[in-house]
Amino acid sequence: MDTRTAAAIKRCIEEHSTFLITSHINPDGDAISSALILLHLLLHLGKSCRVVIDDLIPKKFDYLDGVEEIKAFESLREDEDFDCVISVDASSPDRLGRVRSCLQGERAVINIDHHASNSLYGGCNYIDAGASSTAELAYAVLSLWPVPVTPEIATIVYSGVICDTGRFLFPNTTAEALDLCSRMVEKGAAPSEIAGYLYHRNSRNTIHALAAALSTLEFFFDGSVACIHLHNMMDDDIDTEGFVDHLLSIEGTEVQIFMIERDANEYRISMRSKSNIDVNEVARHFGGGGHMRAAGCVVKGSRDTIKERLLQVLGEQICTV
Ligand SMILES: [Mn+2]
Repeated sequence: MDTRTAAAIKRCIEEHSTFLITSHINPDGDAISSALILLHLLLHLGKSCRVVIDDLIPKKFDYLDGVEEIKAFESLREDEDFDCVISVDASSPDRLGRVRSCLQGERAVINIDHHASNSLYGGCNYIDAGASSTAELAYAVLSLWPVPVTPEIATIVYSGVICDTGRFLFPNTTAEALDLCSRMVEKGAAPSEIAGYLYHRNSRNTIHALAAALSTLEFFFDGSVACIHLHNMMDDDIDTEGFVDHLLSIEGTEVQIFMIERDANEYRISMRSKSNIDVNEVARHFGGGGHMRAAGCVVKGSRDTIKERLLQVLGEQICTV
């Protein structure tokens, strides 16, 4: 973090006393970890602090210390007030769902993120697109004060990094990320225990759903695009995050797509890229976003029409690369 940003964040946190921490809808491990790192910092500093995310928190994150403090949007009272809102891992206010409305008025806004597309909506912006994760940046913020790093905090930081680097497999697996995780292990984070919580307790229904999704596998553009889809199963114990990553293992594929029905005629699309094809550009075309190699969007329409439009946009990308 450059010294100006460090000074600005430090001042902003010290000058305010009541905080709201928030992150994006459809929260992932990085969003949740980043919010919790800041919660631990603010509580250590004796600040009053609430965490609100406008979505459900997946059950697999239940081992993170403080996760029960993350409340739904409905828990916010009309008259509740905050001096300062800290938004983490959200590239634009739209990503915050209904919490977006809390950014209005006189409140100070601190925006901490690693998406290159961040719209710099904070009064104080700490954006580093070269960082593995927002958790890495949130930890840098925490380190501006002499906060003791407990095994609980180390576990949160490690979890944020491992989730956003796809278990240290994605290109954002930097030397800094590995170094940070090594230090977190020294402070008490237990890698195999964390992997057990995050990756080794899928429900049976999740694996049945994965089998159903994989059975729809199709290829396009000479095998360079792989696509799977799933009907809305309306089942709480099905976690489809990570389904798309299974397609990364196929030799010769460049882009991987997972389409899941959310509502009648509405699909959530998750995309991955193993090459220079920028799936963030494709997602942005449909009003979504993310990173160059991992992005998503929600699109209305029938599955066939959506797929056709998606492949058309992807085709243009493939031709220009
Ligand atoms: Mn992230």
